[in-house]
Amino acid sequence: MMKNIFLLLSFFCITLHISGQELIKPPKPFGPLPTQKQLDWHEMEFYAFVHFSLNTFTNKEWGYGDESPELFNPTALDVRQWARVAKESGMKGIILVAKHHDGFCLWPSEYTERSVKNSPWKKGKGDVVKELAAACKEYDLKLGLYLSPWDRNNPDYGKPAYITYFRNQLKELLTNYGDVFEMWFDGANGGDGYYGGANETRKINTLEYYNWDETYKLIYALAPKTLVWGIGPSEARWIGNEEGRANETNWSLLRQKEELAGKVHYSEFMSGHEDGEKWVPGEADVSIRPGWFYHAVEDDKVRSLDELVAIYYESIGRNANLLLNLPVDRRGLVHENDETRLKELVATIKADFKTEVLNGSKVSADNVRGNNRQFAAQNGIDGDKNSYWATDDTVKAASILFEFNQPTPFNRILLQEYIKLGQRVKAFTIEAKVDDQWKTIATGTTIGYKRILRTDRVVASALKIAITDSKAGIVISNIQAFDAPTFVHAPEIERDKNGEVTIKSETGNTIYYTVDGSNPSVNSFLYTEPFRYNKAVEIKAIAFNAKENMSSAVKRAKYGVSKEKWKIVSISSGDLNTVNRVIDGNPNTDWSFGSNTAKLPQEIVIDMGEPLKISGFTYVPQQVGNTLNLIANYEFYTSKDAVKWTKQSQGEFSNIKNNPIEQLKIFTEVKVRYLRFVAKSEVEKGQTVSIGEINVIEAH
Ligand code: FUL
Repeated sequence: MMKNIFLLLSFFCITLHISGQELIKPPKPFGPLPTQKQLDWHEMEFYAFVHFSLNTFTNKEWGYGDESPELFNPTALDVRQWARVAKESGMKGIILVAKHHDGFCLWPSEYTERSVKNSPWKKGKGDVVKELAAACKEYDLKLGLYLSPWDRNNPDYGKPAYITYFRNQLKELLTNYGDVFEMWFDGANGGDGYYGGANETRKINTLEYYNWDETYKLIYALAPKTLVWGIGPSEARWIGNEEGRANETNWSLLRQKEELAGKVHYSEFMSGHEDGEKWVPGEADVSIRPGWFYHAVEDDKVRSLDELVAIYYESIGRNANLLLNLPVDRRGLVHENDETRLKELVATIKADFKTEVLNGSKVSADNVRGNNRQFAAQNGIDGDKNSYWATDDTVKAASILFEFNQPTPFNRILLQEYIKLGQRVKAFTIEAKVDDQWKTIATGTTIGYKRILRTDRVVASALKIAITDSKAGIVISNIQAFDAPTFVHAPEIERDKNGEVTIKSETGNTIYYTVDGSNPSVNSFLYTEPFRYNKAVEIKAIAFNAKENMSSAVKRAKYGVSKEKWKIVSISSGDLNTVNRVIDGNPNTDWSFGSNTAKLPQEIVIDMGEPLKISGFTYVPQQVGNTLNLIANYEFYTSKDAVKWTKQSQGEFSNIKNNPIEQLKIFTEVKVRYLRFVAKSEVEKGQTVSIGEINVIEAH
């Protein structure tokens, strides 16, 4: 009996104890929340984009819609190679452009003849989407698809019949190829095109024409697991640029109602909206080369390791997913140069996150929700994504402290909120205790799903993360710190109009360079001051960190003869005093034609000072500023004497609005002295248009 009473008593005690703990409820969700689909999507973090279509064979970024499907003829198409490259790069999926703006379909759609079925590839029996779906399965990757709403080929584009066609194609893609993790709807909509031979401009109202509400309903009925990206009431948003970069402050929230009413400028997508009413997280898309489609001239323009590492930290490290485009080439393969660069990126990222230092530290917090171990600071480093450190509901500023047994080096800090309960943190600081002194090594704003900060390496006895402002009680699921290897940034090379070359690197590093095309080493020329080199040249340079005995990657810059002898002969409007900016060798200084009163077309005539053999030109659009004044259509003429002119090239600068990079136009080699560049139309009506730089492609 005694024994039983004792048992009974202890039972009561245990019950009381447990229920005492149970009284502390987990924090209530705060604000807009992610759906399970969105939570799974956040965890994908990094995946590939593939642009591969008729444009690959016509060397264009945007096809007009009149290109023959017979041009699609890859010689060695191997989607398993794409999947292998993606998998080896740590990517979780591949989004394939199934139909781009020119309307050509990579699957044999039953609703059009404009597809692989009328191409020589596999004698018209092939299906790229089907092959890729199988390869993704084999490599345990998820498949996503891009179906361009804008179709420059379809005769019905702009009319109701096209919407039926578009939805029929969506049905095909979402029902015939297994699960599709993301459906990508691009924002480029309407404009000039072939349209079944009409060759005209068709304007549509994006917000109304597609009736997105209905289209989304259809998608969710067919494929509830598919996350819809881009235009319409989407579940993830564009990051507002095609450079793969989010803002440091990046909310996964958006005032989508306002956006759907056309009242949000896309530049706001880089940060989202703190007061957004819906969870619409950012996805940063960028190509590994300047263009989205493959162009052989870009084989040596694959983004540098420096750039790609920066993109990684400014997308994934800033609460956005990273969608990195691999332009598949005419063989049907990811090019060797792209694969090599990807391997370098993966090796760098792996090394950066190899040495974690908080695991094993003594961790405490100055506030823990209800003083309950269920919400203890320890949860931030236990490797369990479902446990978290939380504060009391009223506590919107608190810090978490990590103490080390011995001074410990680190230079990366990774933070994650438990976003299932909403995104809360608005501001934080990171402090390190070095030689017994606390010093702030970084400050930040939002965290969200993931925030990674790069700092200078400190050797500290303790680390403190102080959340200084939060919308509600703090809920952090993961905190890590790493000691990443030193990364020596490649130097920057510039050459001005007169051929003066300046090379810059981080302070403390020395620079070595070559001018004969060979790869530089510490035995090459040592750079001490700007030097003149006005002939055609490829300059290659490295930065060298003597303390760590490490070199940067090689930076390359290719130049033709310098523009020393170039002069502006005439301009149809605009300021004569500053017009030299167009030929000053610096793409970041721009010049504009006269505004308002001066209507397009406008033109500029340049004298190169001597006859040169050229086979193309480039137009660098305005690079600096919030609203860029961009040229949409152009004409380019050359002359030997400035009297008789020959038109060498005309057309559009495709996709310049979203991706304002240097625009290259090639023509048959000519020996000429004068250039005439005509701006025919602008991207945004009613503004002036600007030019950052005009260059020529010299023939050899
Ligand atoms: C843009 C398109 O116009 C480009 O051609 C490319 O597909 C890119 C990803 O989106 O808006």
